[in-house]
Amino acid sequence: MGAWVCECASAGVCGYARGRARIPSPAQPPAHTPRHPHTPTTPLRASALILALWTLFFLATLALAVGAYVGANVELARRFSADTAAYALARAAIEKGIMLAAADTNAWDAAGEPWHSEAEFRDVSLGAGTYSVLTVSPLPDGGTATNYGLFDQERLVNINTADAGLLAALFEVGAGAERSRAEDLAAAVIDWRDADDGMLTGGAEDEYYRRLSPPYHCHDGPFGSMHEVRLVKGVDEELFRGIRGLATVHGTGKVNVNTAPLPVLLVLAAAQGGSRPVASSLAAKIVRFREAGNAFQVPSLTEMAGQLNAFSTLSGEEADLLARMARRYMGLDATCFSGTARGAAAGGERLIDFVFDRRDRALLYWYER
Ligand SMILES: [Ca+2]
Ligand SMILES: [Ca+2]
Repeated sequence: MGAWVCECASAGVCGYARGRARIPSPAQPPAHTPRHPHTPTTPLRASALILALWTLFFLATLALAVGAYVGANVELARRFSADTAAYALARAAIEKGIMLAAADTNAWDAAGEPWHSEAEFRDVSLGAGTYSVLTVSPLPDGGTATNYGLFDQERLVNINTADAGLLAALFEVGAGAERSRAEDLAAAVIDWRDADDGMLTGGAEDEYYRRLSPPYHCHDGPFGSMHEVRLVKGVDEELFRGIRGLATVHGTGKVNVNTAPLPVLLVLAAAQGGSRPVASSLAAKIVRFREAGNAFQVPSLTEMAGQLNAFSTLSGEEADLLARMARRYMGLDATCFSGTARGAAAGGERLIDFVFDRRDRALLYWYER
């Protein structure tokens, strides 16, 4: 056992240990030795400190990364929730449309009925969001018109059932084609949808379409959508723009006189040989009758002229033309209804285009945008 001696680099000159010798004992290990101001930090302690600092650095970095990841997922979850709610609201709007159309069982269908009500279908609140059913219609000037509620498909000319005269009038009056060209287009439409390969004058069958580049087959069946009309011989973009708002591929083929827009009434009149002045005058009287809140609710079409005449006197020519139009092309009701359902919730929005048949509530068309 000897006296404690300073072993620092200054040992022997620092003077710290002199006269303060201690005797180390197991009960008092060197760790308890009073710290010498010159005692150097050991390599082991330095390594531990650096390791601790790196650990803190990595933990902080990890915390930031986890925070960013969680934040992104919270935002994704919020968006998913809003999107899901908006989709459910859009579907609710369609269910409501089907329900209201099915509940309407009278013999006529007109704009004043619940399925066409703006109050029933414009930004209706449900839970934390809203739903709407709307239709955006192209206008002749290139603009669009937005209406709320269901639209019946019978308001339009059915391109799957229209005869040659009605199709020619559709292209001539609706899209401004020359008469002879309109007749050729009508023949081509009929060839496209009929099952045979016999080509009508001015029409086209499979042989014509197979020679195109790229070639394709004549459908020889009903049009599935209005866009298919663009494939028919002679139908260019301008013609298609002219007729797409006037025709449909759904419905019975009878045009609903209670809802048909003015240009469709003019097409029907032209197809029955009505002169432009008589056709325009008659169509305007029908529209004014409806805009006054009226609807044709007669049990048969033969009584329609009497109802209109009571509102606005018809000339003999107008009454004759109306009778021909009614006999050949018109109806008072509808079977198929369409619209765009819009659901909106917490910044999310979903749009669904749809068509359904009221008779069996079957969906005929469904497109989610
Ligand atoms: Ca009705
Ligand atoms: Ca054919």
